[in-house]
Amino acid sequence: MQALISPSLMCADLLHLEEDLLALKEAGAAFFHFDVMDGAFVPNFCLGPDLLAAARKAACLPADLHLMIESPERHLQLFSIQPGDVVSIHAESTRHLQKALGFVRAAGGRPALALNPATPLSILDEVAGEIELLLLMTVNPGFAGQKMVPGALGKIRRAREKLDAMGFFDLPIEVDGNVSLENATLMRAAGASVFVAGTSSVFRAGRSIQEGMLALQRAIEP
Ligand code: S6P
Ligand code: MG
Repeated sequence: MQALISPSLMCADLLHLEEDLLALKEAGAAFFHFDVMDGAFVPNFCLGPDLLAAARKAACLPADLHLMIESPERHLQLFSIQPGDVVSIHAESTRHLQKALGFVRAAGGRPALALNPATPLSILDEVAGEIELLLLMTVNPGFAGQKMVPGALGKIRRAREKLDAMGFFDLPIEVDGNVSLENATLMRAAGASVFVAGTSSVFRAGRSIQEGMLALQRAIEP
C-alpha cells in the first residue's frame, strides 16, 4: 500500500499557515491533518470549523479531519465535509457510531474509525465494512509532543492482521502520535500506511518543512 503523509496543522505556525500549507503540498503531503478538540473528550481545545474553511482555501488538499469531540454526530454539519475528505470518528466519543460514520459517507466524505490506545480492536468486527480508514492513536489524544505508548507497534500489527483476515486488504491504517523518523520506519513495517506528521518530524524545531517531509518520506519508503 502506498505510504502517505498527513501533516498536523495543530503543530504548524498558525501565523504563517498559508505559506506552510503551500510548502507541505509542494513537498508531497496527501492531506492536511486537522485536529478538533472540545475540552471534554480530551483535556484540550484546538482548531475549529472557521479555520478549517480557511485552510481548505489555502491548501487545495483534502482534509484529514480528526474529531476529538463528544457526540460528533451533533456537530458534523459544521465542518462542510468535501469529497475526498477523511473524517475520523472516535469509537469512544459516541453512542451512535454507525450513525456518525453514515453521516460522513452521505456527505461525500471517507468515513474513518479512530481508536484510543486502550480501545480493543474487536469493534472492527462491527464496523470494518463501513469505514475507509482505521486511525490508530499511538499516544493518548489531546496534545502534541508526547511519547509513543508501549504496545502501539504490536497493536498496528494486530490491526493489520485482523483487517487482512477479514478480507479488508486495502483498508489503510493511519498512525497519529510521535511519528518520529525512527518510529515511522517501525510503524510502516508493522502495517501503517498513513502517517500524521507533527512535532516529531515535519514540524520539528531546526528542520524546514521541506527537510522534514523528505526525511519522513525516506523513513517510510526506504
Ligand atoms: C494529538 C493529535 C495529533 C497531534 C500529533 C502531533 O491528540 O491528534 O494529531 O497533532 O500527534 O504529533 P507529534 O509528533 O507532536 O506527536
Ligand atoms: Mg490527530
